[in-house]
Amino acid sequence: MNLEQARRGAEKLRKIISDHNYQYHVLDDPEITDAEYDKLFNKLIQIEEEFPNLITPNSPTQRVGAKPLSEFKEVKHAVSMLSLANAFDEDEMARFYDRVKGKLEDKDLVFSGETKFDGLAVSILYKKSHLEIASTRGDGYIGEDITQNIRTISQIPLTLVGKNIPEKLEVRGEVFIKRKDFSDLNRRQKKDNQKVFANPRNAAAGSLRQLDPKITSKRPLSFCAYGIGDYKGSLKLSEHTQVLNQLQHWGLPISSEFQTLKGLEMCLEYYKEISNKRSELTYDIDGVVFKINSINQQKILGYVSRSPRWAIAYKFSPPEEITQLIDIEVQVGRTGTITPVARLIPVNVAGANITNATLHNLDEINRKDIKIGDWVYIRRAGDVIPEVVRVIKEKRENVREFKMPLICPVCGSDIKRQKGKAAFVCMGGLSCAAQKIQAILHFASRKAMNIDGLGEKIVIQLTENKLINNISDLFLLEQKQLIKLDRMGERSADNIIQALEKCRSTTLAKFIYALGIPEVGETTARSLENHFHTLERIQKSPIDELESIPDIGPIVARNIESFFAQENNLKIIKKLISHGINWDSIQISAKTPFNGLSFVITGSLEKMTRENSRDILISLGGKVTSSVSKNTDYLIYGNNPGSKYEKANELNVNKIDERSFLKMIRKEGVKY
Ligand code: 9MJ
Repeated sequence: MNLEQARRGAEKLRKIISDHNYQYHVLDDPEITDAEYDKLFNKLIQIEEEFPNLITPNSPTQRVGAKPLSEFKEVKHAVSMLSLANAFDEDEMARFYDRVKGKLEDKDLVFSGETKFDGLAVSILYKKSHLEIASTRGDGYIGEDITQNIRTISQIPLTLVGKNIPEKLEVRGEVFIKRKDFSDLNRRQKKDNQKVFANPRNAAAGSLRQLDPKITSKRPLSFCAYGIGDYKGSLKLSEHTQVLNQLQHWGLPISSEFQTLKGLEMCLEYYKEISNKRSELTYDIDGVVFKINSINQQKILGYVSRSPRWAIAYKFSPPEEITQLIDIEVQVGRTGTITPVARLIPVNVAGANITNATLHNLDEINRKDIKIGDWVYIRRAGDVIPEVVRVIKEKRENVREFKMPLICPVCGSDIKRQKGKAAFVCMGGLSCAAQKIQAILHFASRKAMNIDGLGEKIVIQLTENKLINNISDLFLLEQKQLIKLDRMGERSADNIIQALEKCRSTTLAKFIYALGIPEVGETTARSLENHFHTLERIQKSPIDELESIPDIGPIVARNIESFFAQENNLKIIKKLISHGINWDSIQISAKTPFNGLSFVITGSLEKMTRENSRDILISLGGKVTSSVSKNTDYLIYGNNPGSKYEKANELNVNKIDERSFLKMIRKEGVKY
């Protein structure tokens, strides 16, 4: 065989193999036997061995990368990977339905119904039909680059097939492990003296987090596509069910259970049908997902906080098991909140061995009438902390009452109940070792500064040995101090020092979240960044400006104000910045052309959500109102603008389309 013959032969074989993959994985209808498939595959390997120059990165023989990675790189999602809001019963479903109906003024809403895979959400970017980057969901905005691992999943095409594929296409879907594959995997793990996984979800997560793709390639991972993220090029699809069918035509596996459903009744029927079928499915699901089918209506509904308003996950009731509650102890949280925790006789719930469950607070213990020694039902839903559902009163014998301690078991300070609140709080503040440790752990956590390797055991030792007293001291640590800690090798110590080095470059939102201001979560931190852009402006903000930000109420505004009023907090922030913590700041000049102007936004925007555009306008000094009046300076309009557009015409209000609006804000330094 000469080079030209080999090139043609390899190309032909790749096309044949790709077609058989599609028949097998997507259509579930193989046309050849496994042995025949292996024969074709081996023929291709043979050609590529003889002519290594002919190997292409997307050849089916190249699924497993050559080298293990040293770490996962970060990937910023061009379109956020949001989570779904949940419903747990028919009332919650009906409320969701009414909410959507109220916003759309449509009689019979049409939804797509899908099974909800219990796996891990991933985003796969195809450029010019070739798989380029795959990433985890991460915090929804930034994920980890797991391209090498995703390439090993034979169900996922390395090259898309078919027509009209956009130049850039981000496929969203779930990686999971089928039940039978899971039990086979665990049998193999046991035989090889390797870790046995608690459930298919954990096994899938562990497999995707491998730095060595050779290990991932031996794990039986499956994939199901359920949507599209970012894209460039034309995509003439007006319904979600069309999106699913199109993805299938391009070679991606989709759920065989999806249906188009009209009205609430049909959705509830679908839920029942899938519940009855659940045990027959080959994979675990934890509910069903309903999505408004019209893409236009999805755009009108937009997003709230971290989830789309146009979709909901109707979850199945999580499994419950019975065990005995043998004691109740209290834990001190980051802000001093005392949480009673039930110690249990170990019990297996949905694959995990449970020894503790949260009891939330004293009111909850009284409401559920829980006593020490009771037999109780324990529930565990997904990654949520296990909880006590109810007591079995008939089995009650020799029980005793739980009493909230008056003194903190860690620091000996008084425990007091906050006015009008359920929570009891240790008054020790950061002089309480437990609060200090939790504050440091929160600062180091993945969604905050992401200091890999700095776990609870290490932080306890660091504080007990007085090597650190607060978060800023972390940046003074040296390798030789870390090495002296229990069970700390040279390599782990190096890794922590490296992680501390790496975390210094962060974002303003992550830094604010990491500070641990009471009730300031990730979303609020992001709203603060979007509104103020600089730490200085947040610190100096008057309380009424804080309260004007969506999602921030009077209590959170007061928490923010009083956090920045404390000298000690300002000192720690100064020290952190002097240790090199930094973020990109958006430079907005104090005077922008938007200052003092009044805007109304209408219609569905394509590139941004209404919430985003509203935040940006406010941050540039503008005001946003909901109706057009003679005081409106500009109407920003998207597709299908409706009556506000007509009113703006009547009143001679200036109108700006989305493209011009984007141009204007970019001129002011907004990155969008
Ligand atoms: C799962 N887990 O099966 C979505 N999902 O859509 C389905 N998740 C989703 N859809 C938007 N079927 C965000 C998440």
